[in-house]
Amino acid sequence: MTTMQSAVLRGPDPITMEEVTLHGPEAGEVLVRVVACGVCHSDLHTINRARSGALPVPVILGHEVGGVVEAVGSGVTSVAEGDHVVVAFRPNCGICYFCVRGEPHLCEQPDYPERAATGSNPRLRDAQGQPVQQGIGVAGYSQYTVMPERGVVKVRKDAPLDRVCLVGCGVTTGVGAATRTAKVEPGSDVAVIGLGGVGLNVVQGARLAGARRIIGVDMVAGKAELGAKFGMTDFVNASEVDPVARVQELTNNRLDYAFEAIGLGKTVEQAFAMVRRGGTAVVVGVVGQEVTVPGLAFLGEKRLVGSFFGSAKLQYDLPTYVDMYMDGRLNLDDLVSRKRPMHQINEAFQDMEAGLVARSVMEPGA
Ligand code: CND
Ligand code: ZN
Repeated sequence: MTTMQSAVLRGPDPITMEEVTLHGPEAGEVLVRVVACGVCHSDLHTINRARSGALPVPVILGHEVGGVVEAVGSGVTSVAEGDHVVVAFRPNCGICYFCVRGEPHLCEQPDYPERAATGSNPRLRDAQGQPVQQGIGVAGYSQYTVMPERGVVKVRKDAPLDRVCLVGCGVTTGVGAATRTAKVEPGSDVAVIGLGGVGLNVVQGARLAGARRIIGVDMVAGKAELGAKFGMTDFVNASEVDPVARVQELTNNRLDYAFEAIGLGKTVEQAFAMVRRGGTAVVVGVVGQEVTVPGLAFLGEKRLVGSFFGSAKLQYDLPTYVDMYMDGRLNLDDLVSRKRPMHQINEAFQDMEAGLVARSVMEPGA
């Protein structure tokens, strides 16, 4: 049992720091000391759902964790005390239908860590002994977290955890959407709608895949300079022009791939509209609403596909992305716009809503 300070959401009010106890690690589990945790828009979606009563509270969010193994439960073999790890918010079991098909990101294993909040011995309890939800399976806005062994991936010790924590979601989601889900081909033309922490990684995934033109679309003018650092070749400001018409004009209506990295029905429709006949629109954003597309477009063999967690093969991809960062082939430095101590979590979400940051990184030890 670990007693710690955590950022707890209880409803419509701002998140507050509270004393929380953490149970474990039990057999097959790993206790991780959180060194850094990135702030992803999926947390903001979850907060908005929890605030509207659609999700149970109290809950601790945060799912982009870099940390150090503090202790392991019996049977754990892939990591040991003192190892540096990136947490994967979606562990995979390795033996279900999807895992053995080679699609571990679609794993249907029942041991998803969120179950721990509802079990007879919840992993997290507040100072009154009441259960606290482990939001998005990690609860990283905290000093410690407990994950199943398959939800932690060992990374090299010389990699800075305040950067490589982002591999736990945004980097893997974005780069993998381009390279694994869409399999962008060399020489193709790509548009990315939404240049936040996820979209910027789609941009650099497209660059790694050898795309010719990489057009970024956002409503914040400052994203023009930022996107260029990740390989973006053109910028379209959607607050000034119609992004569909502008992207089609730039590509002579030959856009091969469009990625939606915001989470709005409207921008999914834009992504589908802007690709050429036979082109592919990839939905990376978490879209909580209906999407309407013209049915006749399917006769032009347009494709509309989803992408989850970059179609990642976690135990292979995460250390690979860390190596690529250390070799200067992935840009993580320009993703970290701001580091903050954990108690400033509400301010970090305000920065995200205002489009001021690529990523904020929270540090519980600061
Ligand atoms: P973040 O808020 O950092 O970025 C969103 C960007 O979109 C910002 O730069 C905004 O300015 C921009 N934007 C907003 N509205 C528009 C618009 N109408 N037109 C153009 N640009 C706009 O978000 P993030 O990068 O952290 O996350 C993006 C989405 O990805 C979000 O929905 C998140 O939940 C989702 C996601 C999906 C997955 C997955 O596995 N599929 C994993 N993690 C996050
Ligand atoms: Zn995320």
